[in-house]
Amino acid sequence: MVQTQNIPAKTAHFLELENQFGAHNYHPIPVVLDRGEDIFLWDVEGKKYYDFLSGYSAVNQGHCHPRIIARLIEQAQRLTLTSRAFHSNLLGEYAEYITTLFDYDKVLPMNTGVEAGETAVKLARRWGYVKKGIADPEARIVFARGNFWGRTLSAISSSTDPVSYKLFGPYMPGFDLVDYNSLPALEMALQNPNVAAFMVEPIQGEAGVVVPDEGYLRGVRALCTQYNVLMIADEIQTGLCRTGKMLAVDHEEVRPDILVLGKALSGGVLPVSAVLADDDIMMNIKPGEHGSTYGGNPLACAVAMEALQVLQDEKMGDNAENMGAMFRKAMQDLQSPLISTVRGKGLLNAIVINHSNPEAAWDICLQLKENGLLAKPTHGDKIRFAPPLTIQPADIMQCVDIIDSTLKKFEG
Ligand code: IF1
Repeated sequence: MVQTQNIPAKTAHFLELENQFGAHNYHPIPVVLDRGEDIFLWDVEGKKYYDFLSGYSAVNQGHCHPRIIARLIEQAQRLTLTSRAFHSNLLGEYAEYITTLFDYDKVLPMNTGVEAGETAVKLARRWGYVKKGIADPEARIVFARGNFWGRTLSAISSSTDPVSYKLFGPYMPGFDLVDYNSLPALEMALQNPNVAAFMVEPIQGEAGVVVPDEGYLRGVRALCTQYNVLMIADEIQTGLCRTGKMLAVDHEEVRPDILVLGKALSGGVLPVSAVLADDDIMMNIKPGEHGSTYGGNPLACAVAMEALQVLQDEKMGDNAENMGAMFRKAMQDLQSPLISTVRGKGLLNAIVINHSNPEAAWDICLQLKENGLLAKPTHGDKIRFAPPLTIQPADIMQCVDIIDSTLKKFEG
């Protein structure tokens, strides 16, 4: 039985269905949503909410963006999947579009974020053997502690969070860990000539929106170049205008060797991910050596082009930068004794809750829901605030008011 006290009957019905027939691999906020539009969501009781999660940054463009949905419907009525056994009229057009936009020679299309991460690791290992001259199978990939890049066996093999990896072994060999935001630690790891790549999030999302020191990404770029190691940027969460620029690495004018994108690449309508790299890396994988049934399907290509164009046409990077600065300032100005830190970049933000009760962040999120704002705690004491990038000043201030009045209930 799920806890149904104080829960409206309709909502309780859906919670009970999921509880009985769905695997228990999540612990969601008890709200059942059935409609979304731009920055708003509605539950099955008809209650309206501000969305401050944006599907973990998949919905940067806002829920059900009219242009993305129109393109989705149009293409869905024409052709959705060919497999890569045949060509489609859209894959080439999409490949030209996305490689031109991000300035790489080639794109390798996948579906989920973790598949794109796996692809990047395979590309790096292959490059290590073919180009760097590492002896097969000695290639190593370095990751930062606190990383999150998905749920596959490879992804959890680089994880430092026991919740992700424990009792799922044995793990993928050939992975090393260094502290995030430490250039000396990275340099030490790169001394090993068998290292093919360092894979890193420009801001660590799952770790609680951990923003590295200014200059870290530039330093990573310089060390990778110096030691002939590929820099893989996991921009699945930070990319596509979320932090105020098209890519988070743009803040430091850094160009990764391999760029990994996902989430908002489709504006939240279907899983679309991509790996971008130059020929020296991408052309080491030959026909038949990697792929996916759905990767690069025409529906995904159409939607991704529209989703990327919408980000640019609506200047969502600039808006994220401005609204993010306004949000963090207003949150600081609350001077709440419950907030020990406000941090983030653009509209990828988090607060750290200062409270003796370890459940406080969860309880605050439940109360935020009552007050009309949806957010999710991460790692116990942190709450992530990441609305769609279309949010405007009046709504930001209204949301700060909701957060303020909610926090006041927990003070004293
Ligand atoms: C879950 C957090 C977000 C990611 C980065 C790759 C992936 C992700 C930087 C994999 C996925 C997710 C997945 C979701 C929760 C979530 C998350 F809470 F863990 F921290 F977004 F903030 N790289 N992030 O953040 O992409 O395969 O899922 O498409 O429950 O696993 P995916």
